[in-house]
Amino acid sequence: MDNYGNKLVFVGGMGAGKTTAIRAISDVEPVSTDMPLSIDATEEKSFTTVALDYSSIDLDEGELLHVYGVPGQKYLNFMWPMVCTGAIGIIVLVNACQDDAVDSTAELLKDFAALAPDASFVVGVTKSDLAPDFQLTSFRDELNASGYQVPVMKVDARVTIQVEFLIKTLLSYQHAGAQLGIGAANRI
Ligand SMILES: Nc1nc2c(ncn2[C@@H]2O[C@H](COP(=O)(O)OP(=O)(O)OP(=O)(O)O)[C@@H](O)[C@H]2O)c(=O)[nH]1
Ligand SMILES: [Mg+2]
Repeated sequence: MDNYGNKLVFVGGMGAGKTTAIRAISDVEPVSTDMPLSIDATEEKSFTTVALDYSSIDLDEGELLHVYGVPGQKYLNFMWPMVCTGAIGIIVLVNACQDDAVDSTAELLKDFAALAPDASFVVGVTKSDLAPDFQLTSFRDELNASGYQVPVMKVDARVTIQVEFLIKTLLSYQHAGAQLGIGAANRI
């Protein structure tokens, strides 16, 4: 396989915070393909990614990371394989306010493990401040019970230090050679 360098990809549903997270950690102005939302626009969310996000960061002085984001909207999922080719790590963002947070995370892990078989994974749960009933431990247990053993943590995509911590967690798993749990491998 071609060498794509240290390529990480943020994935997740619409509004999970992919573009926001990439902007929060960028050393440079990110490449963005956000377009105005014609329907479902709110005061908080009026743009959506239609192709990809891209930026580069020097996380720990020396190692350049190439960071991409995919569109969350399903009808744009033809972009997913193109963006994910050669990724060493996939960051799944999921909105804590979603009723089907576990199922949609499991589906994303399954889909992206197929697209980036060599990648390590981490799950970041955004918007937990807006979901007072959200329980991280239950979420993690249910994901494990579905066959996905993967690091899971809360993250506010707007907060640089939290997004950096998520990426550092992913990289430490990646350096340790960790990939999705056995259960997940059986499901793909
Ligand atoms: N309250 C709150 N808002 C958040 C949090 N994380 C992200 N947001 C907001 O949620 C919105 C996320 O929007 P985007 O970053 O465009 O989402 P996206 O995943 O790129 O969406 P698509 O490109 O449409 O797939 C932004 O308005 C963020 O400010 C969080 O933890 N708490
Ligand atoms: Mg986006």
